[in-house]
Amino acid sequence: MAVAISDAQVETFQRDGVTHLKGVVDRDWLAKLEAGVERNIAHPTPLHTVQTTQGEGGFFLSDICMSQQIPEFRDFMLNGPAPAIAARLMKSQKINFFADTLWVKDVGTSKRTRWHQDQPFFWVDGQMTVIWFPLDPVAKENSLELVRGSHTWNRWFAPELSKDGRDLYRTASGAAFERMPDIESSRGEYEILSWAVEPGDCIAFNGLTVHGAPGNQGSARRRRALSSIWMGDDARYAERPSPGRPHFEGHGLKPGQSVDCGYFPRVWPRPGRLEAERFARFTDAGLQIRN
Ligand SMILES: O=C(O)CCC(=O)C(=O)O
Repeated sequence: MAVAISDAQVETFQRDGVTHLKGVVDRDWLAKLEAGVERNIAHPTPLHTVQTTQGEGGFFLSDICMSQQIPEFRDFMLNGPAPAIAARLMKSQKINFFADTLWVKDVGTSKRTRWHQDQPFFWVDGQMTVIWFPLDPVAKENSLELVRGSHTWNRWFAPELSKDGRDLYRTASGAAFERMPDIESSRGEYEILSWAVEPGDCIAFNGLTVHGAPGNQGSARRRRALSSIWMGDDARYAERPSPGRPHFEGHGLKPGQSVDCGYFPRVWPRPGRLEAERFARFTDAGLQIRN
């Protein structure tokens, strides 16, 4: 299924740092992703996190780099609609795959996904786009929330490990990364965008767009979503003050070098045989990720 994205949607994405696209994933892919999610829940990767702590209602599981062990996700990342969407929105000639993440919140989960930017977690500078695919209908009250235009603030916020509050990037050399403001208790000061979504839709956002999400309350169904992270033409390897999440090793890149090096599969334009073979190498190397 070819995805048609209008010039207006591209401009919205570039201006606001986010856009909601309807009906971009067909039924066959959705069935495959559902099978992948169920396999993932039953067998999370070594990098997964149970975000809910004892006594908190519901259950919140997140995972990362699942496509390295879940064939349905790997197929979707290499051959699904996301690379073309990322290329169009970033106005990029080529797209490299970085990683995927999973977000599962059972009914009654009160724990939020904290307000954060994604790109500070990654050792990459330059264009990055995250595409979030809901696999269940999600009401606006439980949907992803994004601060309009925050990708243009020219501010990088230090990631926090969400489970126990330990901070990353708090070494002396990490001074360039600011603490995330308390958006939740001053929501009125920000223009927060969110949409009710259906399976087949996606929300695409810039790697520096500040976002978070409520738990899953007042709903009768589990809320499952898959995110995919893509790098555009000018994406370069960059070192940060602390290990990234995920932290890739074995690529041999030096800061400033293009990420288009074979380690991170080039998925757009569509890969030829060579790139598909390289992905197998990536799979092995990626398993050395440090948690
Ligand atoms: O689905 C969620 O709760 C959060 C998703 C998210 O933060 C992301 O994809 O970066």
